[in-house]
Amino acid sequence: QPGTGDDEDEDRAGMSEGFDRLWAELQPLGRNRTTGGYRRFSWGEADADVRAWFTDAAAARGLTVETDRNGNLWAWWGDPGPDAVVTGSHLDSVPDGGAFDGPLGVVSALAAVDELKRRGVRPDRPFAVTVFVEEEGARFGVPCLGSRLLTGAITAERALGLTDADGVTWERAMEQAGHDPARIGADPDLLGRIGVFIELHVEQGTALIHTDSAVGVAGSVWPHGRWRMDFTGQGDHAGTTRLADRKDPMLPFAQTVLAARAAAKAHDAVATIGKVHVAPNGTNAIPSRVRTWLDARAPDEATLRAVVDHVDAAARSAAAAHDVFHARYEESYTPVVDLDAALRDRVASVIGTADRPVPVLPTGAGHDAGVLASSVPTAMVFVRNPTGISHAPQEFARPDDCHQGVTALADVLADLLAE
Ligand code: HGY
Ligand code: MN
Ligand code: MN
Ligand code: MN
Repeated sequence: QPGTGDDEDEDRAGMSEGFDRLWAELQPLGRNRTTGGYRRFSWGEADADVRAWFTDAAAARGLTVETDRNGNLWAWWGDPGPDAVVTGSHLDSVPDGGAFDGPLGVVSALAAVDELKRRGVRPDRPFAVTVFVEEEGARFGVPCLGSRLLTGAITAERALGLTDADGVTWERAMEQAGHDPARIGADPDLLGRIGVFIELHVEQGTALIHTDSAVGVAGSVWPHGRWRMDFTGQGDHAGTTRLADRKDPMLPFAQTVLAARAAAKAHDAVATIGKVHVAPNGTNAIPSRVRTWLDARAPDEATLRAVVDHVDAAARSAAAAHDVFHARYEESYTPVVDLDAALRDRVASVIGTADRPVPVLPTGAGHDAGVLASSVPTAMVFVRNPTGISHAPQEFARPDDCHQGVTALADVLADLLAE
């Protein structure tokens, strides 16, 4: 406890209190009191609140906050410059998402700044904490949109035209939030300033529980993608239309859901159909169109393609059998990412010890770190999640594990900043 005279304990208590205070400030923003989940969609009201929270918290630490042309936030310690050490994550969520996916990386980064200052670290190279926009793609459909724009992995015109469920474009939503979309797109100058990127993230799985380690390091990011499928039939009356006369898109949709599970099982991969729009969505109306999205992921790209082709073939034959039109659109695709091995080993050697090496884990979850890895050396630090659940309100990380995550991140940053 503070005041025991043992500096180490006092420092640890100080860092923990700092993290806990930041966490308590952020927690209520965008939280659904009924479900305990979060709805922090880019450019929406809760997004404005969390961006304001971040800007205030960063400024309170003497960091200079900039918003880049794509809406990503950068909090610089000292002058922005080349070869910067950058750490951060995202603050947006999936619908009814958990509290930790994204925010844990951002809060830990700010708490790590406090810890570095407490240790008397004065960066020898530029340093920034960053918050990427639209990492989940929950509102506009393409994940990691902010980091893909920064690196040029997506074109400005494609991004500007992306629409949400109400038909609001990225461009319009950005303007409504008070940001100018005129210059969105690749930003080679800014990207060129990043020397190394470290993202701390809650684990989205249970591997660390089995290893009994509070933190882990990412080895690779599975290839993954999102494919939209439209089944277009003929709307009609639920009561007066004979079965033989129906062109009901709900049937091939249902068969495709089952085919996705079968394909994933057959290929040792994962496939999810979690979002569906039925038009006109009436109890007594045979649907005219069913629009759905396939999220598929696999250990390697050939397997991923095989899963998607399997699902596509099943969708086509089911659509034909019901005289329904089927179309498929690839909305996003992320190739396999083997994170920088030298940086991974360096991070693991800073965090782990000879007799307690830090676990190195593959991840099926996509991250901005995975997008940036195509341009800069990138590493990820995971913090144990006792439920293993993510993208749902039950997502969790224990306070003491979070504190260990901050210490690990501060150790890694101190090592990189001393270069
Ligand atoms: O979907 C993902 O893998 C990440 O959480 N955006
Ligand atoms: Mn996520
Ligand atoms: Mn995330
Ligand atoms: Mn009627």
